[in-house]
Amino acid sequence: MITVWGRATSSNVQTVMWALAELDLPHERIDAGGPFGGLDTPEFAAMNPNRLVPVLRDGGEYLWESASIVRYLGARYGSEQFWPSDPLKRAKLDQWSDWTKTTLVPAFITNVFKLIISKRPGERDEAAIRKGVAELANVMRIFDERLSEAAYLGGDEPCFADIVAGVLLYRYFTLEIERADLPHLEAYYERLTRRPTYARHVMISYDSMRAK
Ligand SMILES: N[C@@H](CCC(=O)N[C@@H](CS)C(=O)NCC(=O)O)C(=O)O
Repeated sequence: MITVWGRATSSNVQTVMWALAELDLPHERIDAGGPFGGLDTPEFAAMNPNRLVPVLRDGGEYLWESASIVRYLGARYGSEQFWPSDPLKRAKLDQWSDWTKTTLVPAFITNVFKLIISKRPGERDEAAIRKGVAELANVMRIFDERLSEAAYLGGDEPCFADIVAGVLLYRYFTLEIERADLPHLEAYYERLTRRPTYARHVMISYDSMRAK
């Protein structure tokens, strides 16, 4: 049985949970982090020295970093379409997974999402948010362009890279920001929301994370 440590409201935990559901793998999830705490214990540090969620245990081995976990699950349990064995095909998807972590996460989560949810309205740095939203539009345009060529990042069906990148779109499309007109990205998000696995593990309110 696979075990995941992490609260359901963490987008990085959602990445792993969505992948487990797409791959139809039996698993259990133990709440940790946020209001549940538990990251400051020596036992947790032994599982992940960064003291962050998610952590996944499979066959007695522990893994951290959500994108690496999804790649592991794909390599071990995924179909050819979910995690292609051809090195070039896979590298073209790794691009999007790495791009998410190195480009999209800073542009959206760090420079927009956190600035909004960590402060109450009236206490926010509106100038920084405006700048973040303008820069985010350029990043999202890159995502939209790829999706003008195919239904999913790898073609007709979702693969591991869609999970790493697509998980952020629930927050992107529900946050109180102005969004650029990106029809391919919107259609892609609509497709994701129709997947029961996405609805169950990703479309989870983040209101409890907002500054009170
Ligand atoms: N790059 C890591 C980031 C992990 C991370 O930042 N996790 C956050 C939640 S999204 C965390 O553990 N925060 C402390 C907490 O929830 O208490 C990953 O993708 O797994």
